[in-house]
Amino acid sequence: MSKTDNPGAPAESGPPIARRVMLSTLGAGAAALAAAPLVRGGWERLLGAASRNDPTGLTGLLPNPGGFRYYSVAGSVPKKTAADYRLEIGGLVERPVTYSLEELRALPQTRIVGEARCTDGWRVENVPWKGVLLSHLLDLAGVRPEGRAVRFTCFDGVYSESLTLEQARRADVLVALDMLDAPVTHDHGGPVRLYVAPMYFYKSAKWLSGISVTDKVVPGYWEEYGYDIDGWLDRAA
Ligand SMILES: Nc1nc2c(c(=O)[nH]1)N[C@H]1C(S)=C(S)[C@@H](COP(=O)(O)O)O[C@H]1N2
Ligand SMILES: [Mo]
Repeated sequence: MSKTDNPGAPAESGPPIARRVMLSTLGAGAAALAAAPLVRGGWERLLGAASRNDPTGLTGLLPNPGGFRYYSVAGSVPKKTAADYRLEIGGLVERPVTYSLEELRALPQTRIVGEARCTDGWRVENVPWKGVLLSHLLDLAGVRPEGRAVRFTCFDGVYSESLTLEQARRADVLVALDMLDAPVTHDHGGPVRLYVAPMYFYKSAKWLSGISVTDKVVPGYWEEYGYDIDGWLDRAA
């Protein structure tokens, strides 16, 4: 639902009328396109002139069964390698820790084959992912009793995501080091991104740099623009 659908919010305290009308009239994906700088490139550059020359960005709403699209809300993202990549785990944990890429690779690795489905209408099925279960990292850090949720931050400096602690502990939520049986590329959020198999792909934060246990869910980047905080693909999940 859109944040403007919040029945508890008095009309006077909402966003200015123009923005409110826009957000409630358009679907979440279209509202996001209109409301935020969405940078597309990478894979989409390979899709040909039609998408390259589309100033409206509307081809981004068409299904694209062939492959992924490159999304970044940040204009440029620094490249990180095994030499300078770090993942910080902190917040409401007993043992805050910082991992290098090598240290993450030395932890038990889990492989999951799942789908990548964007709210814009494209999806890629049967994608193999491999990495460390988020639940394992949380266990190693020791979640304190007051921990209720997990907040993810990214070295693009802009994006963020969140999960409840229960969601974060699922066996299909990975801190992914490999995608398609090779190290996650920079364009796909490497060297380390999140993969939240049961949810829309916006929950799978790219360029992951921070995992912080919090006492409540902090809405992520797109959630501030009206995306569902629980991004379940299948409501029954
Ligand atoms: N840091 C960061 N993570 C992100 C995004 C982003 O803009 N920045 N976009 C999200 C969305 S909406 C999608 S569909 C996927 C796209 O992943 P891809 O670029 O590997 O196809 O990344 C998600 N994670
Ligand atoms: Mo997306």
